[in-house]
Amino acid sequence: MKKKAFITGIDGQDGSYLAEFLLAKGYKVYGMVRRVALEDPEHHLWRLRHLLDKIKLYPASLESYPSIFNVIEKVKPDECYHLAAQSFVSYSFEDEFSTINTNINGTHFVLSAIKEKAPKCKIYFAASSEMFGQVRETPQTENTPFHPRSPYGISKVAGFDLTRNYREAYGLFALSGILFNHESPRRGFEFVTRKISYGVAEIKLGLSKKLAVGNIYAKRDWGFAGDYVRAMWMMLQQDRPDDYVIATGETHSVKEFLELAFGHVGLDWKKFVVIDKTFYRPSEVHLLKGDYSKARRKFGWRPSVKFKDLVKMMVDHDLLRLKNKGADI
Ligand code: GDR
Repeated sequence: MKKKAFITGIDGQDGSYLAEFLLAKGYKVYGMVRRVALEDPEHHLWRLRHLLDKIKLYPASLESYPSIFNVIEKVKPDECYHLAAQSFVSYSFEDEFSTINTNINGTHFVLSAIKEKAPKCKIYFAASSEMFGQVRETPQTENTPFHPRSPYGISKVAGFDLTRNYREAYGLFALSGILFNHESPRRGFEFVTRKISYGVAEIKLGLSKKLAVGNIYAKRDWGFAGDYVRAMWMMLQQDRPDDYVIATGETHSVKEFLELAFGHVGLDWKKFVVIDKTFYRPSEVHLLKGDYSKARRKFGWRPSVKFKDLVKMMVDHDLLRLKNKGADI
């Protein structure tokens, strides 16, 4: 019998890569999306376009416990990957209440529904390096204390604690992946890497003249999303549930990303980039750099795409996309 995987947030960057990965492993793949996405798939499900006849999607909402409960009762998954969240850090400052409500309650609902209806199901929770925030040590490991600097980061700390508590209190196979930034040509356009790769492609093709960004001195540990979904699956194949940092172990500034992205198409970033303070965050996470040695030791995970190649991959994709007038994936 084929194993059943259930993915919340299947229509996001990670969800789409994970669905591909699990289908290739022989899983039956189920996903939860908002009803509006099912009604307008062209607009909302572009990352899944090539998979739509291979997966089964159910309408449900992170705000509604009954909707999640019903889907989990129907699917009775063997593995659940809880990726859905309001994941844009900037937006979490603009609407603190809805980010915190949706992210914390959504995770709580998924955990509770699994406990009630599929208690043998293994659960992956998408935690985040944003939990480290104002970092207490570098590099950050599974033992580094949390100090979140945004409502989003706070919601992820709560989700992490909820997941751990369901493991300890009820014996669920529930764990968290503490994933550092991970990017790809399927990244949402609001995140800085995609904003830059797309902006560079537009400027190169003469479709735009300037690119406005915020704090270019922030440093992140950027990996390739395709590598990171493999780590999610590997975590759930271990004998015992445990939490893992997934990162590249390198850190680079937004400025370095700009230099490489513009340099890749033969342009000097300084001629095109303008700093716009409206993109600054009320409290910034200045530096992230992860230590993934536990994941490497326990199940042999390591990243396969280097920073430079990630930048090139994204810029090349956006050049092609614009030349093809928006052909994705
Ligand atoms: P982040 O990703 O907040 O790290 O969270 P993002 O790409 O939004 O920001 C990275 C850094 O770049 C700086 N920055 C800008 N950011 C955006 N979005 N737009 C700009 O114009 C800009 N200019 C500078 C930011 O200040 C920040 O320091 C991502 C999300 O995917 C989370 O959901 C996830 O949990 C973490 O990564 C790991």
